[in-house]
Amino acid sequence: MRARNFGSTTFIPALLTLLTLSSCVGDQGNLEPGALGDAAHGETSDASDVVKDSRGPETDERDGGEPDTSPRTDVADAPATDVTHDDAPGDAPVDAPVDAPAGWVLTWSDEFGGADGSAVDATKWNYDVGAGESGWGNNELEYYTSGTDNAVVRGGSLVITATNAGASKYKCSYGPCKFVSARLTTSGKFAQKYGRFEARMKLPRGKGVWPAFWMLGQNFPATDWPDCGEIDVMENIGDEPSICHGTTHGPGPASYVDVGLTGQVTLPGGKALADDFHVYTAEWEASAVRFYFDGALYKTVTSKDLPSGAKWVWDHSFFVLLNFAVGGDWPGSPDASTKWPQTMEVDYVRVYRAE
Ligand SMILES: [Ca+2]
Repeated sequence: MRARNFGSTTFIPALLTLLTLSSCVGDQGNLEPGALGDAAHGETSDASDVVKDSRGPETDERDGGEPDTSPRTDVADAPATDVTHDDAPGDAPVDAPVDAPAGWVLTWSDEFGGADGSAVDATKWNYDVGAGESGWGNNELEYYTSGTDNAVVRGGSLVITATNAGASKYKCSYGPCKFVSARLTTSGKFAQKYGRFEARMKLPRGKGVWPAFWMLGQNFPATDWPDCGEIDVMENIGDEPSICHGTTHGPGPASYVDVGLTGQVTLPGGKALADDFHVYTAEWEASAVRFYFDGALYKTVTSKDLPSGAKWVWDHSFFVLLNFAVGGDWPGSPDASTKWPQTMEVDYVRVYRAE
């Protein structure tokens, strides 16, 4: 999500997003044909999981070109040994028993299996409320609410809804707010150093949307950004409906701080990330962070990738954030083509440690 301020004084210049966009052009790490789905739990970060050029026709061959749209609501009856049943692309949330991928031990999760209409588990999640200083550091347009107005458990998922309806009763820096949405964090309730952080999500669509699944050092905000460190497991903007970005941010030279170390993956076949659920994963260890999409590795960040003067700060506990931003420096403002409300659906968040 890049720098957030949580009410602190963090301010990130608009230049950040421009640099980030340009940096991604030559930083492709796209999916090997057939790697999706079958390669779930692809924790073996084999270089063969990555192809260098997504523009070739072979990238349209995922699952033979057909999305997995089979219903997922009956997986609770599946054999316990089937550990891949609930983390493939698909069109429905699941609440299957959690079978840890080989080599990993589950340490924290939320399956969002509560009653329809209920709030998130308060023992696990906090609400970040308000418009944030400078629109959460990015000139975002939304006001984040608490309670169930914009974040509710429904159908086995956390559903974060962003909409324009009712937003004007809140005050934003630019005047009456134009949008309401929600932002949840585990700060102070759960944080972990290293491991596998994973969420299965169905993203919103339309110009100006900016959903994110990300992490910040638990030392934030006492230690300000970027020194606290940031791992963006998934970011997407509406202008790029098929592209997931994975990024680390930390301290160093100005241009590096703005951009981070980032990779992207493009869903083949012109499909949008809003069409189906997909699994977004980061695996993190002492000197590396690996980003996966539907189990396929698309970007690895290591300490060797740091520019001169940069510091490796991914060496302490991080907490988890889920939010649905609207507008801001990177995605730009919604326009008349954006349909409201939009939803970011989170089937689950699961965190593991290495065995
Ligand atoms: Ca679920």
